[in-house]
Amino acid sequence: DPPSGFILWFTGMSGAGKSTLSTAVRRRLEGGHSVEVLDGDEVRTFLSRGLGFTRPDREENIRRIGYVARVLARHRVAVISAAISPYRESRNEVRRLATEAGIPFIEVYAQASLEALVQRDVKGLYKKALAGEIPHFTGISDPYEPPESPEVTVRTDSESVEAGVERILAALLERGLT
Ligand code: GGZ
Repeated sequence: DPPSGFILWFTGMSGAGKSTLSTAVRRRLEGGHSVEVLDGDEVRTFLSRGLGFTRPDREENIRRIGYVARVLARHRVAVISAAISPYRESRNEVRRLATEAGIPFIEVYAQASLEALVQRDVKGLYKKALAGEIPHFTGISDPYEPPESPEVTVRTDSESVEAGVERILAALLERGLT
């Protein structure tokens, strides 16, 4: 039988490593699975154009990603979402809808201390946000609600990408998804 679809749902602040982990996991799944990564940039260009970062806009963004993820997953795609998804309620709603549709949902928390994120600041966004130049910036001027029981937590400020990827793959294997 072909492998079943599932949703691997990353959550975590900007710069916490969601994209990096997604890409690395994608590489490892390819070959066995048809894989699709729903990443922030592409989603906000083609699916959620015009949406900003207020709570209702983020909720709408997550609702759309969740919908596309379910559609793909029911056609046996291994779907990886890499949006911040800062609100617990939104994430749990996506989880509920996936679960009701019989689609395995694995939440991965890309966790890094704000201190580490500010220090790394690859895109200079934290500097701007701290200077008050970005309203509603997650972790600075907007909330981030950490997940209460994610299937996997990767401490991206102390753990290597490789180690994180191995634990994510182990979680998938445990559930018979790889
Ligand atoms: C957070 C923002 C913001 C604000 C622009 N807050 O690191 P990046 O740059 O490339 O990824 C971040 C991305 C977040 O979009 P998401 O669609 O993942 O967010 S959500 O799930 O909450 O809908 C960041 C950039 O957009 N960015 N402004 N105010 N991140």
